[in-house]
Amino acid sequence: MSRQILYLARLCAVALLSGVSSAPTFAVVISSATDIANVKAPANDPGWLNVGEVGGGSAVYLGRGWVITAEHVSGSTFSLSDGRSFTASAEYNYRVKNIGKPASPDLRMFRLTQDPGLPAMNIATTAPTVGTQVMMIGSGTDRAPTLRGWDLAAPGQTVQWTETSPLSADVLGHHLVDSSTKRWGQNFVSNNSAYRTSDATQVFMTKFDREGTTFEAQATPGDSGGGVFIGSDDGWLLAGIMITSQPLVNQPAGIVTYGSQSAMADLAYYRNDILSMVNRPSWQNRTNRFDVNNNGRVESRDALAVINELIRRQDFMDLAGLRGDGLPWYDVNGDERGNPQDILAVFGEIRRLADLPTAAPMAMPLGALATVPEPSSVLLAALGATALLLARLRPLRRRA
Ligand SMILES: [Ca+2]
Ligand SMILES: [Ca+2]
Ligand SMILES: [Ca+2]
Repeated sequence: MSRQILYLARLCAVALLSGVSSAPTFAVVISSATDIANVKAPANDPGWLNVGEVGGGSAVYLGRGWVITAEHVSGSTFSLSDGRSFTASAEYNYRVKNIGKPASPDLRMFRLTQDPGLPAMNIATTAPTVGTQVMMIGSGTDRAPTLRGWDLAAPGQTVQWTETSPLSADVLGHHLVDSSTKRWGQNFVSNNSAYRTSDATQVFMTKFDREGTTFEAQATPGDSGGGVFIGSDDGWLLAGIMITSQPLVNQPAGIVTYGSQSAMADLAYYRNDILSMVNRPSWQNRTNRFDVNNNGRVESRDALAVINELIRRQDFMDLAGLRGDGLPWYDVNGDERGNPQDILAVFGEIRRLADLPTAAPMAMPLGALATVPEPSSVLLAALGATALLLARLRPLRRRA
C-alpha cells in the first residue's frame, strides 16, 4: 500500500462522514479494552504536548520553532491538544533528504511564526534495535470496540476476505470508525531500520499483536506524522515519525488487523539533516546569506538594511528568536546577532563579486575601513556609516 493511502483514506473518511461526525480531535489504536489512560499524557511523558495535528495528520514539535511531519501530510496550521494553534511560516519549508539517493523520504519540516513554548525534543542517534519498546503518539482514526474476524481464501491469485465470527476466523481485528482521538500506545520494534522503496524512506517497523504490550498500538489513518519515542539513560528520545501502516495482503479498507505493521521513518538516519535545519540561524537567508533584503542581488543596500535597523534600534539585534515572514534576513554571518559584522560581511561579498584583490574584510582593522578602495561611492559612504555606527554602538554594548 502506498504511503499516501493512509492519508487519502482519512481525507475520504472525513469527507464522507463530515455530516455526522463531531469535529475530529486528535491516534493510534490500541488493543486494550479501555483507553482512559491513553488519551491524556502518560505518567512517564515522552513529549505528549509536542505531538499535534496538521492537516488531516499528526506532527511533532522539535524545538526552535521547527515541526516535523510526513511529507504526504499537508496543511500549515499546527494545532496542539491544549487548544492552541500556530501558523507555519511560508519561508521555512524543508523536505528532508535521503543520504546518497535522489528520491526524498516521506518527511517534511516547517517552522512556526510563533514560539509555542514547548521543550525541544532529543532525536535518537541510532536506530532502535529489534525488541526495543516504543511509545507511539498520534491522532489517528479510532477503532470500533467489537472484536471482528475474517476468513481468508485464495481462489486463483487473489486472497478473498470474508467477515466471520472471531471464534473461527483466520484474522482478527476491528472496524475503524469516523472519529479520531489523540492517543498514546506501545509496541516493540519488529524490523530493523531498512530502506523502504515504496516510501523512499529509511524505516523501522512495529507489528500489531493481539498478545503484545499492555497498550499494544497500531497506526491508523491520521497518525501519519505522529511521534515514536524510546527511553534511554538520558531520558526520552524521538526515534521515529509514523508514515504508514502495512496491512495484510489484500486487506479491505476501513479495518485494522492483528498482524499488520506500522512503518516509522527512522529519525536517527535523518538526524544530521534535521538538526542542520533546526539549528540553522533563523535570520540568515538560506538562499544567499548576503542577500539581506532577498531581492536576488547582493549590493550595498543589503548592508544599508542592517545599518538602518541598528541605527533605528540604537543597539545590536538579538536574532536568536523566530523571524516573521517578509522581514529582512539581517543575520549575514549566522551568529544570531545583528551587528556591524553582518554589514562587513556584505561588503566583503560585494568586493569579492567585484573581484577586487583585497584582504578579507572581517580581518581588517576598523580604522582602515574608510580608506579601502571601493567600486562605488555609495559603498564608500556605507562603509563610513558603518565605522560611525561602530563607534556609536560600542558604548551601548559595554553598558549591556
Ligand atoms: Ca507487537
Ligand atoms: Ca539584496
Ligand atoms: Ca550576525
